[in-house]
Amino acid sequence: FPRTSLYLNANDNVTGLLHRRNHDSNKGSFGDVSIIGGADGMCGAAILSARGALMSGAGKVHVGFCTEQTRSSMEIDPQYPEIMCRHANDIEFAKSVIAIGPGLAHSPTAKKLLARALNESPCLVIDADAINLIAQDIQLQHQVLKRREKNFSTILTPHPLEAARLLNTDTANIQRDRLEAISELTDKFQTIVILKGSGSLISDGQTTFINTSGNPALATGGTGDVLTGVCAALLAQGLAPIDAARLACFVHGAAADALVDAGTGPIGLNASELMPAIRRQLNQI
Ligand code: NPW
Ligand code: AMP
Ligand code: MG
Repeated sequence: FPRTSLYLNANDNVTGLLHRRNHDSNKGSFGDVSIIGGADGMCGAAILSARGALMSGAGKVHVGFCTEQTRSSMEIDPQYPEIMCRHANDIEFAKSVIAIGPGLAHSPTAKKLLARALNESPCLVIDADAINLIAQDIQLQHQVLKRREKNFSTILTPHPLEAARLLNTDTANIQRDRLEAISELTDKFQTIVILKGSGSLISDGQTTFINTSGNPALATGGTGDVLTGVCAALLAQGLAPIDAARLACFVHGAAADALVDAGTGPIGLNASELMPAIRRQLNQI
C-alpha cells in the first residue's frame, strides 16, 4: 500500500493557487529570486533558470555565476537585461529565494556556495549539480536535514538519475517503483521532492501528487533548469512550497502540451520556447 495519500495534479487542482495581483502591488510584492549556478561552459543553465523565474512573475531576478574567478562570467543577459548578473559570492543568500544547481558543476567554490545556501537561505530550491554534490557528501546531507529543524523551506528537484545518486542506487531501480523512490527521498531528506520524468511526482512525505501534464517534447537539455526557475518564482510570490512545486510542474507540462498542439514539437521544442508558454499558462490558470 502507498504510505501517503495520492492525488492527481491536474488543472482543477492547481487553479487558484496563485492569487490575482492587488491593483496597488509593486515589484517588492512578488519577491526576489537568485539563481546560483552557471559555471564556465554551463552559463546557459543558470540563464534559463533566471529567465524561467522572470517569465513566471518574480519581482526581481539575479544570477550569481559560480566561476573560479571573482568576476561574473556574464555582465548582462542581452536578451533579458532585466536579469541582474554578478558573481555568486555577491549574492545575499538570506534575503531572496535561492535556486542552486543549474550548471553549478563540482568545484570547491560550488561546494562552498551550496553549504552557504543550505545554512543561510530560508527558502531554497535544490537542483542538478547541487543534488549531485549532496549525494556525494554526508556533511551536506546533514545540512539539508537541519533545514527542517530551522523551519526553512526546501524543494529538491531530481530527475531519475539524480534521484538514484541520492539513494545510492540506479535509474532502473528508481523508475521501477517511482512512488517508493519519492517516499524514500522525502524520508531521507525531509524536504518537498519533485521526482521528474514522465508523470512527475511531487510529495511532502504525507501527500503525493502525480502530474498529468507534459510530454516527450520536454526531453531536451535545459527544460529542468527552466522548471527550477518557475519553482523559485512561485515561492517568491508567497506560495507554500508544496503548492509552488505542483503548480510549477503543472504549468511546465501544460506549456509543452500547448506547444505540441500548435505544431512546435515534440521534435525540436526547446527550453527557451517553453517559457512564454509557461507565462501564458500562469496567466490563464
Ligand atoms: P541515460 O542516458 O538514460 O542513462 P546527468 P544533466 C538520465 C546542466 N545543463 N528518465 C539519463 O540517463 C545541468 O543543470 C546545462 C530516465 C540522462 O542521460 C547540470 O548542472 C545546460 N532517465 C549539468 O548540466 C543544458 C533520465 O540522466 C542523464 C531522465 C548536468 O545535468 C543541459 C542525464 O543526467 C543541462 O541542464 C528520465 N526522465 N532524465 C546548459 N545549456 O548550460 C534524465 N535521465 O548526467 O546528471 O546530466 O541532467 O544534463
Ligand atoms: P532535466 O532532466 O533536469 O532537464 O528535467 C527535464 C524536465 O522535463 C523535467 O521537468 C521532466 O519532468 C520533463 N520531462 C522529461 N522527459 C519527459 C517526458 N517524457 N514526459 C514528460 N515530461 C518530461
Ligand atoms: Mg536538470
